Amino acid sequence: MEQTFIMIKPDGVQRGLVGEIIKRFEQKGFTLRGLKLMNVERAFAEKHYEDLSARPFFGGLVEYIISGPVVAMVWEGKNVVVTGRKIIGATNPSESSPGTIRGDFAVEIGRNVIHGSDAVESAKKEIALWFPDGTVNWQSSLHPWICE
Ligand code: RTP
Repeated sequence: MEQTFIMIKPDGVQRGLVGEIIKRFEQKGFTLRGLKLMNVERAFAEKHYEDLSARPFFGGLVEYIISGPVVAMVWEGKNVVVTGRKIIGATNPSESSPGTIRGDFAVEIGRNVIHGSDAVESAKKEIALWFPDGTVNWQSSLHPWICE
């Protein structure tokens, strides 16, 4: 079953949005397979965002991610990568629709509350980085009202 990596960024944690965000993924019908609150070292943040290292906002992005605790999660379900990005909304909150997390809770691209993997391959890479000891198995397939 497909998995994605979701991170609630420091602003989302400080603003008390952890429960609201988890609620949205749970209510959609996705399964939580990993969850931890953690502080991120600079080198770890740089590794997570290494594909963006040449971008002018990279330094500020790393400072933002290491500025306070983040909530790292793995969510599982059918098409969870693409659907997760829809739940999150467009990167720039000015363009994210109402009803999405960024559309409802953010105004600045540099304080956009949440990260979600952008493809199945990057999800695998990010899950391996953030959850090196693996994730938690449970009987999520026994949900006849969610899964065919
Ligand atoms: P994320 O990785 O956080 O889910 O965001 P994304 O795929 O929607 O966007 P991406 O282009 O990968 O950018 C990663 C994060 O960098 C910050 N950003 N700032 N100041 C800027 O122009 C700018 N552009 C991007 C955002 O926090 C974005 O989520």
